[in-house]
Amino acid sequence: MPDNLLLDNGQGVIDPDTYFETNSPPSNLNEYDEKTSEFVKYHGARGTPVVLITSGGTMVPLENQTVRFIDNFSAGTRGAVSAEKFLENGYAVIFMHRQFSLQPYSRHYTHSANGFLDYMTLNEEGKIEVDAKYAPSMTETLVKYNKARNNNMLLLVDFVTLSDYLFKLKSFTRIMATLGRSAMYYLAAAVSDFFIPVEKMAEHKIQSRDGALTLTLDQVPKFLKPLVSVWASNGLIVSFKLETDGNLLVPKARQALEKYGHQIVIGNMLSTRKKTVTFITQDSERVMSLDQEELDKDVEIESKIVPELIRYHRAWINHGTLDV
Ligand code: 9Z3
Repeated sequence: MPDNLLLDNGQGVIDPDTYFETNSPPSNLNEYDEKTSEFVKYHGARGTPVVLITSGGTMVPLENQTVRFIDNFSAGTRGAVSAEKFLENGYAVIFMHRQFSLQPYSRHYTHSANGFLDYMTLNEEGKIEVDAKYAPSMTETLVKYNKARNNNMLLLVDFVTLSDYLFKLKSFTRIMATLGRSAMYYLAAAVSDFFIPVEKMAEHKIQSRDGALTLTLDQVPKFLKPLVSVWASNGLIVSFKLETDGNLLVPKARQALEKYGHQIVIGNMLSTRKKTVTFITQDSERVMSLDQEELDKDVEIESKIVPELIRYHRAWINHGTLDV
């Protein structure tokens, strides 16, 4: 196939099974499957609730030997902050995140306005130290991080491409299904709706010699359908719906609940996602916001989202419904 030609084979959307048959699994899948199985077995034996958090954006390559790709805005803040809140509430967390996006605890330093070295200073003997003005908060964060890691409460798994994400999602949700209702799936990653299937992808770097480039992207299969009905059937499934048009948010969230049959959709708008979300269940709709005082104190909205979900999860574990 010519390097700069991306064929359009019509409007059809392939089903998830076909997707998995026609794409190759990521090379680190087996290694991560083993780690996930061990983690799930460990917590299953102790009765610890486990949440799979997906976080960050998926990359969609335009070339097989990828030079260019399509990406999105997500930094993984929602996922990383939520992971900390789940850990603080006794949950074991599988943190499936886009490589180099925000991670729980480290996020305070890796993605701050300060560079990493700005936290350090040299003492009179020329030895490196944490700058005294950052030491108290860094100590607090480090204590929490160490507690999570030392108690085997946090498993970090990364992905890069859409395909990488979908293979891992399928595999990890199936492994977690052994936990039944004690498993929660918190799908906060910003997953691309469009991609170029392998058979239509240019092998080499698309050349500029032929002028403008026209791309035709296929629709990504609706993987939430098998996730809800087959892979993760008994767990509590929480998906996120992102919109930029306020009129679409609740109708689209409700549509997703009806189409996939899971329990909770959390709707959020791109511009206000850090201070307002809407919880939508089959028979309720509730806006959750931070007020000015909370915003001034840097309260994070995940500190409200996560306890609310844990209440729902308890009801789900005990009664198989969301009624508390
Ligand atoms: C979200 O809506 C997340 O809350 C954000 C978080 C991506 C807005 P940040 O990373 O942003 O904190 O900057 N995720 C969207 C999830 C999504 O794409 N859902 C799909 C859909 O609604 C399927 S699960 O169709």
